[in-house]
Amino acid sequence: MKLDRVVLRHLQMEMKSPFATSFGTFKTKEFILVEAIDEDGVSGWGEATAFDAPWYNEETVKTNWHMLEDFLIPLSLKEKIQHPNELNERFAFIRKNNMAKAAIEGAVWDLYAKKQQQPLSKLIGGKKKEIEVGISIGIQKNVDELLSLIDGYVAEGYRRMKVKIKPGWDVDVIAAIRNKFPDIQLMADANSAYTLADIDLLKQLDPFNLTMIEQPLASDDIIDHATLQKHVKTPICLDESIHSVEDTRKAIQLGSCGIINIKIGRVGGITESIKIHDLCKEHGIPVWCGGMLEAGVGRAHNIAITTLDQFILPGDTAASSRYWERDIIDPEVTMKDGIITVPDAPGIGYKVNRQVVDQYTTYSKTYR
Ligand code: OSB
Ligand code: MG
Repeated sequence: MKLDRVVLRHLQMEMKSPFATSFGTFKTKEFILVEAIDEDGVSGWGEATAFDAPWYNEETVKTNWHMLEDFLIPLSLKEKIQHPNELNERFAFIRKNNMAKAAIEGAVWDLYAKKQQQPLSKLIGGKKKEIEVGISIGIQKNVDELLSLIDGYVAEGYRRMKVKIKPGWDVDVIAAIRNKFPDIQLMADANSAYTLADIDLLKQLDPFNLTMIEQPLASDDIIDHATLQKHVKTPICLDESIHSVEDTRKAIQLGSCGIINIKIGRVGGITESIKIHDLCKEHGIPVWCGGMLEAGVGRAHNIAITTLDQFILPGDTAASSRYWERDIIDPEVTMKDGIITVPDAPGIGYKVNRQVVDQYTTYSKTYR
């Protein structure tokens, strides 16, 4: 492949309902869509997962744009790309900025799969034709509202409920959910809202048979999580703390977690995600695919990666309609009985609807 040009588009999409975490509330999703076009005129699509503010990690929409414009796009245009894996090496001298790297790498993976006339899932070695999915539910005004939301999502068929927790919205909330739904697969995500001083509180979650507790401690920690895991029975899952296969190796060695959440953006792309997947498989660590409230392009990449066999637990990849009035792809992502059917068209398998993309685009720029 030789890229002819790369188009960056800045999109703004209103969420159907606000999504609240321990670090903030999302109402409008702002993000960059990357289109990589090769000499033959074939397009590949990638979606950057950074938010408008650096509260999940250090990246933002603006830092993504800067990294893409000033470093990653020039590096991608410069020389032929035989295989998308090469970008992982080509970008390696640039520290972090994983979401920016993943966005263009993802576009090149889609482009490559289209040129190979293969679905991206199959090309990366995924065998599943269907994936099991759960849903992530933000912090609500009160417990009754949360319970009625869960009721609805259970009825829709979602296989696992994940609820956000934070100090003051934790043990009692989980107890109320368990009381009303004794058998659902349930987990909690703290987004780093606790410290080791909260060991006794986190221990109180043990009786509720949670599949896991996600990222209870600091976003850059793997040491305290290892200490915590010795004190709590509930498996700890790391999200924010894992940026690479090296982090994964260290976390496994320390015993910092029993489960890992893989987000393609957070770890710098599909190539790195596969490395993490393979290492976890070797060590018997289950993985699942996290979400960043993605629009259709990012969602399609998540579906493809989830077809790898160590993605044992249902992920956060819910249907388009859970987030958007109108997603940017055709068909939109749909879920039935907790299952998303993996598309078998080449590349990401969904068609980007340019008309809809244009409606959400606030500005764009082409690089040659
Ligand atoms: O920690 O997984 C997270 C949303 C925004 C930022 C961080 C997280 C989340 C979610 C939602 O849990 C996942 C999704 O539905 O895309
Ligand atoms: Mg999380």
